[in-house]
Amino acid sequence: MSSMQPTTFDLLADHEPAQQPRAEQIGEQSWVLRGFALPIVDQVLSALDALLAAAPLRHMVTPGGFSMSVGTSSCGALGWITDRSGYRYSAVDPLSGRPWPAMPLVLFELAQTAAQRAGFADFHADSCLINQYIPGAKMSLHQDKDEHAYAAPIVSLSLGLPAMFLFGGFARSDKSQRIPLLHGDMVVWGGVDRLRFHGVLPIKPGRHPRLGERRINLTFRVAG
Ligand code: MD3
Ligand code: FE
Repeated sequence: MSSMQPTTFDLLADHEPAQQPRAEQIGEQSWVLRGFALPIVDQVLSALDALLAAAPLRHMVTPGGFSMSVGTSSCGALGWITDRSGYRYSAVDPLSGRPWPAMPLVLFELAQTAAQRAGFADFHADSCLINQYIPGAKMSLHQDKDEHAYAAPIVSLSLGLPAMFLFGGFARSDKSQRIPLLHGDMVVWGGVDRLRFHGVLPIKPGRHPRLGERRINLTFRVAG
């Protein structure tokens, strides 16, 4: 069996806390895992290429009629969509009329392992939202309220250009913490922190050696 490919778990298990800076706690039930995905980033990026070939990024329209600066796609049983009639999850990609591509095992296991590291056992994501930011793109402060399962955390993976993440409170006007998110960083938000306002400042111009002039953020959710 020596020729067997290492699994996601094998690769992440080699990345023990001794080599890895401790999880940084940013909220009562939220943690940043710096560089957590780096040991398997090649597999993640090839999975991502295949996903975006099957379900291309597109600029969705908000219920208010504005085109988002962020390009989005999804994989998994459910994908997050928005149009003039509202925000929701859909089993069908409105662009193709077909189901979203399946969630690659490497992504499912990566999200599960990150959630576990943050103390959330048995995280089974059924949705992964893919957000692409080119320099200048941003995400205004908002709450994620379209998932019904608030008990499950949300897990994110940042790739490419750095971003300044804004982590606010429970009212839009509460002061936000600013948290830099870099290539390979993962964040797990759970429990009470799930309903905190959050956003992303406009991405600064730059070029990432692997991803070029863009940032990609994957968010894993239990949406169904
Ligand atoms: C914190 N995405 O897709 S990371 C989103 O970087 C979103 O693309 C940002 O906000 C991005 O909704 C932020 C993920 C994130 C997702 C949900 C959260 C952070 C969260 C819910 C509660 C608190
Ligand atoms: Fe959000």
